[in-house]
Amino acid sequence: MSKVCVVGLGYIGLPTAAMLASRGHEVVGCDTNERVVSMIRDGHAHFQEPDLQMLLTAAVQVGRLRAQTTPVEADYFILAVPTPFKDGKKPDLSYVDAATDSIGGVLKRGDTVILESTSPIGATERLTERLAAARPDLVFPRYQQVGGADVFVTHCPERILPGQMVRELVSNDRIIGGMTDECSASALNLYETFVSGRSFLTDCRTAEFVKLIENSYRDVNIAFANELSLICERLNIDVWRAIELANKHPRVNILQPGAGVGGHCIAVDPWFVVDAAPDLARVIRVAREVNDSKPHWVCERILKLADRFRDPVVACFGITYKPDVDDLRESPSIEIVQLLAQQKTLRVLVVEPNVTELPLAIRQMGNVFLVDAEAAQRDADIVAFLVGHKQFRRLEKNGFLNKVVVDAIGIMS
Ligand code: SAJ
Repeated sequence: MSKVCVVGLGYIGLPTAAMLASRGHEVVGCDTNERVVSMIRDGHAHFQEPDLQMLLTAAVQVGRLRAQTTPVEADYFILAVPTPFKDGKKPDLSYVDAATDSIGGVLKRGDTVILESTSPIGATERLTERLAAARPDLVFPRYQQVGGADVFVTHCPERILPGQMVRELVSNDRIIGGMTDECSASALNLYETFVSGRSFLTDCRTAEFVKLIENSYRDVNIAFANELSLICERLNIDVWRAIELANKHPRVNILQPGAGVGGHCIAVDPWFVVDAAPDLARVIRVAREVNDSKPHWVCERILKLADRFRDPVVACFGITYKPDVDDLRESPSIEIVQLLAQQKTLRVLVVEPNVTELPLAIRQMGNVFLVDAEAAQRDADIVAFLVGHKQFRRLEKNGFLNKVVVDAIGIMS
């Protein structure tokens, strides 16, 4: 068993730290956010995820997971910090740089540094160069060169799906892309202690690219479904039924149209591919644009219908970024609620069983209220289904017969 320092205790770092602790490693988790650190010290996860709390409670109770704000000496360092984009849809590596700098001082010979954050091509080499500059006393690996390094550096992109993270952490196949083969081998030793899926070894540039195209693939496929929903609306065809029937073909598997694409991954990562090859990544860019425009399209449809009413009340069912999670990051439905609420003549009711209060930005708008499904059903003129939570799927369809319904997710079909 090894000593592991996990830098970044967010959606990826925390489940990974708790999982490693459950497999007997001595884990120190670091986060710059003191509130997060103190919650974890008390054994509490700072977000909802099935089975995470159980894993965390056990890890903290037996003392195998400690949380603090600065990294400590360890055999393995796992960096799991955000990689958002900045102006011009360019990757923002400032969190990775800061995490890299934070471990420079505690690195020693024989250590392995693993970058799990989704990263643009070249980020692992950049990280290695940064460490090398900070620690001239250690020899760092050179891309695809054999032997001689004191420290190993590898990119092992996370692949877990929010809502199924703990299970997928164990069962998913992993891509392990080292600066050198020795780097991959060293990272593999750690992943083998908790991954039951297969591990595929490659170089770091390929691993970076593989992660980006996984999410681009999904984005492009969702964009296809979203584009169909626009075309079907114009042609007066039920898109859900059309997709269902097309999917009866053995080689067709069209995804579901929705309110747009949210979350911190799929709406971001394809831009890293576009940034790397802007003249070539045409389909990927257009897919992003199609998905980004979907919330506006949904909003326009609602507003057109609202014109029919004197003091229109619109109920939005769902504001998380996808069904059955409490995560509001980059949520297309929040964008829709905000666009609607900008029309001061509208009253917007939000039904969201996964949150207890609305985000401040929405609350401050003054005409948006969190209510239960019953109140929304009673008071709304227009009902917009934006997220397919299980609670909404159980609702009696007949209860909406006297409402104008905008169904962005096909829940009524
Ligand atoms: N969505 C649709 N229609 C669909 C499927 C999804 O509109 O048919 C929407 C969702 O409502 C949501 C968005 O797309 O707004 C993304 O949801 P998702 O469930 O497809 O993916 P994420 O963002 O929760 O997680 C993805 C996963 N990547 C892939 O499936 C290729 C996950 O495995 C990655 O670990 C994660 O991104 C990440 O962190 O990169």
